[in-house]
Amino acid sequence: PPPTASVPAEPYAYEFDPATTALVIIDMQRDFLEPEGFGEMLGNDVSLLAKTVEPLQKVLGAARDLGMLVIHTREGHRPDLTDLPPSKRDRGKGEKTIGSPGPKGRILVRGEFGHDIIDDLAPIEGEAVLDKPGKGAFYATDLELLLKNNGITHLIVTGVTTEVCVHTTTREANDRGFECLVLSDCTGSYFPEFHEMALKMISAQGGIFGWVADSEALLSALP
Ligand code: C5J
Repeated sequence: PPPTASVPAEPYAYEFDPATTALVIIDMQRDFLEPEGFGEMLGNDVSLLAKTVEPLQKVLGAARDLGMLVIHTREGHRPDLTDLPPSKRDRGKGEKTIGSPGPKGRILVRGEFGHDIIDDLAPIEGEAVLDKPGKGAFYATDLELLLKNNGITHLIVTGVTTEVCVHTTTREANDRGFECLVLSDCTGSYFPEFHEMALKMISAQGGIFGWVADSEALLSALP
């Protein structure tokens, strides 16, 4: 039988085999997490996201030790912005928007410093980095192909922000038949109340989108 781990979780234990499970780290980019990035420009308190970094580093280390598939995503657009819907560009009527120059380069544009992943969680050789134009990691990307080709059936979902890109991706994954565990302390939001409710929405109704546990529960359950 495959080596399975059983994680105490909501709404009940999450069982998985590391060989068929991917760790998905969503949008841990400088633009969302660091002072002077896009997130802060929009008026958000980025320190609310910073607390996810330490637990996520531990989970990433464990996944690497187990040889699990690790996928990092980045939200952003081509330098010519041809993949940026005008609705996304203009929503919020901000002075600065996606593609505008900022202190970390052009906001959420691929190849720019602010668009890249924070140093503390930098991808290493062999880990997939998936650029996505939308909130969900399946939309207009090859994520599903990559997971299928690697025999992945289960996802451990982490990153930011809980109610936006983490939620959209988890919903998309659930509809495609993937069994998702969302880690409560490895996900974060600029709005603590949205974080709490977003997690409840995942595990409610018998796990309508998946499971929720903290990183400690996961790490203690690993083979
Ligand atoms: C947002 C994201 N919040 N990565 N992006 O705009 O959740």
